[in-house]
Amino acid sequence: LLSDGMVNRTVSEQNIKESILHHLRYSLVHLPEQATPRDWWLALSLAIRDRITDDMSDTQIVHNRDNVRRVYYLSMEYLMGRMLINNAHNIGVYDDAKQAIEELGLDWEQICDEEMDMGLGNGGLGRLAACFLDSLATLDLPAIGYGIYYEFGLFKQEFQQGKQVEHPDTWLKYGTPWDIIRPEYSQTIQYYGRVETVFDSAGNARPVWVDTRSVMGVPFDIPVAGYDTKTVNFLRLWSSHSTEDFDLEEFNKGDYVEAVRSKAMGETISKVLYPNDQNANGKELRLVQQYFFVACSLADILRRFEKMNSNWTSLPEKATIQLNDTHPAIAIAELTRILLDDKHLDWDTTWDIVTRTFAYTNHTLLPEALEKWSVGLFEKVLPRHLQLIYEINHRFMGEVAQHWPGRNDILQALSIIEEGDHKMIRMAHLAVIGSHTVNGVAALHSQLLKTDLFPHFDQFYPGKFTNKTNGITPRRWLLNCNPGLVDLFKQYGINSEWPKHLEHLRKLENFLDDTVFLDAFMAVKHQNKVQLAAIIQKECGIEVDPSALFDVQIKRLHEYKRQHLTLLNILTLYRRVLNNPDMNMVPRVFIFGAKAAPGYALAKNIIYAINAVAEVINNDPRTQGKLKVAFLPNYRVSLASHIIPAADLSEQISTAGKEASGTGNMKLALNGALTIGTMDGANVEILEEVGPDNIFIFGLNVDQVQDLDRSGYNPHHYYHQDSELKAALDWLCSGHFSPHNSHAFDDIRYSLLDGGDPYKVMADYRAYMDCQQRVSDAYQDRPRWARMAVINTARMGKFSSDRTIQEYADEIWKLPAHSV
Ligand code: DL6
Repeated sequence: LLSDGMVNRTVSEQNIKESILHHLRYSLVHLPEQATPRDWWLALSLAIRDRITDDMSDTQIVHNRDNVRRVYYLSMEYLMGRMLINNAHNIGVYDDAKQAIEELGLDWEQICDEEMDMGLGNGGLGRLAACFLDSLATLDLPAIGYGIYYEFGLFKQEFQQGKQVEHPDTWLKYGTPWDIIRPEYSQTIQYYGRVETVFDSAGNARPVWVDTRSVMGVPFDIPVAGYDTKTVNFLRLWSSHSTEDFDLEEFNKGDYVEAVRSKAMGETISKVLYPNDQNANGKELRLVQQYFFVACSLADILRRFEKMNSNWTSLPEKATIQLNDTHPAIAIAELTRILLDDKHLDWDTTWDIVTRTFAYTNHTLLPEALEKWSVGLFEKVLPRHLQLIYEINHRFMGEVAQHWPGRNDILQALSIIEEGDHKMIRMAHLAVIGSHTVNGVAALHSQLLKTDLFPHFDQFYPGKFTNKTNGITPRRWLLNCNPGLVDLFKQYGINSEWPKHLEHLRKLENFLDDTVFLDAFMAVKHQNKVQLAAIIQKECGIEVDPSALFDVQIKRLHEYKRQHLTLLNILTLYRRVLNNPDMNMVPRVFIFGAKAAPGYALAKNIIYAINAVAEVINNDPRTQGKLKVAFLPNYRVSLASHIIPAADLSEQISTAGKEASGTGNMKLALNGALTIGTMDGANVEILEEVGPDNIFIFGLNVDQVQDLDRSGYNPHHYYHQDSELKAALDWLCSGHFSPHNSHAFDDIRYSLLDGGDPYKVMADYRAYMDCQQRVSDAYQDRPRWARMAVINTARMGKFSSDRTIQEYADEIWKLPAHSV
């Protein structure tokens, strides 16, 4: 196959410097003397892309030839970050590429810094999808990711007088070297319209979806190269375009304005990523986005299936589709529609195929993040799908009634349709009913799915609910981002297998009593902190001391993640220093990175409060430099790559039961940060791996949170009982930090007191403060801290996304690897 002349190997044989110069001249039409850093970055990226696309073609040839089973990962979000360094490492040309750039007289860091992040996601869910793609290719699993080619990814964040201001993310303004347009695989899909009943010649009634509008999806493929393997899968992202047919149709009806309006709508679909994390917002365009990418993707999947297969009942043998949360759950109704209406299968055959094809991952228990669509909106946008959802629900309700006769309460609880003044479609119920397997993303979360969110579903479908604890790719989150540590591993003979077998880092524990090694480990950390200090100086204008404890909280801004609990800690420490200037205090730099959803007022207020407090503290000489606070603007994957290797302490302090898993906790621990955290999400499993002596756990556990709720939680009680807590909160709201508006932070105070403190900040404050004292004590004992840090790095093997993906492949997808 590979020797029949189809594959041109010369590109891979060319040296990288020649390739770069070739692209500079022929792709960018520049002479080296004229080239800007961006030109060099682009030429280098194209040189690396050439090497990847060779293997991408081979991979697809082999997968198609062997008619392999594939997994299709459907996700509204992919937070890929920068691609150049990751791709260079994965295909094994990193050192050559760096050397070539340096031989050309250029600065490697500066060239790599030219790349805009591919930020097509909000946070954990989108980054998980990106880590999964990396692992799928690395494990030689035939896989295609599907999503939306947003013209504007997650907004760019700036602070103006401490307040978040959003700007569009124009990552595609000048294009990207990493996409390949595939017009030949464009799809035209229908939406809106109405359903008519027609009768065929035999007199059978048949529903027909008519008067629809249409829109075209044009695919852009992003190659995904596995690490140290020839497998290159791809991510297929759909860009929306109006169709000529459609314009003419509207136009011929005489409604020119409507034709143009609808045309604009067609082009709007893939314009922008909705910036809400953990919040379903019910907007029509969002539903249209979901259907658009699902319909294009399914059409593409079925096109590929039909090329090699003729019997629809074998679809689940060739295609397994993973729904990344409920965002693509409309795929269940869409496949039902295609098989019933277009392929004319009967209901039972159709439903059997559908339920053998899909699996669903739940990523949240927060009620506000569970998607529901109003029936009215659904009827307008997808009238045929609404009928099918009613039919699915009707049949399911029949089964439930048989299982629990006379239990109307259970019928109501399980129905896809939520009754009430405004009937709603519960997408999570559709996803559970239409999937063969449902999984949560950490052991605790998966348990709570069964006991709290879906108890009746779990009883009705024994065994359907499973756990797949999240993971992170060790390539991006250690190999790419922490070269100093990677060099140290080499010096100590840790074999080069660890990027593919993260559990090999256990060998680091052989050096726990080797003070030279421990010092070297901490020296790498220090060097990373020096580099982060320079970024903080550049971005925030704040000078920080790299020998201070770097206390890091990087994640979306949300009340449940409790950045305001950290703020209360900062205020308390600040008071202590002022009241007792001679106190022995471990100097700390609090480092934040977080975007708030633009419509989430309280989250934005918390950002403002942290910045306002930072401004006062950083300029107060009385702190003697013992306390600094830096909120880095525009947190994103590429910035995370600089913060994570430099962190000493990882803040994972969500209210127990609220953070489904967390993945930042894994990245930070892998890079030798110690965790201060609650018994929530994957923290529980990190504790199991590193042991209680190597992590700082505090606060209420899930049962205690639930007990408090049952017994009637009163945050005022904690406020009045704890003078330091009262003083910290009163101070925040005294106007001291907001001289122009003494009410600036009233909403935070309200939420923590009269608002009922839904996330138990007040209840956990004292335990948190005490635990932070234990952290400071440990940090003062440098050899002890170093040992703990090394143990964290050494024991993160479980949290490689390779382990997670292998479990999905073995237990959910039944998907064998297929080497190229
Ligand atoms: O599973 C990935 C990630 C988890 O690590 C986080 O704990 C969880 O909050 C996040 N969930 C979402 C939910 N969004 N929606 N819908 O982002 O998923």
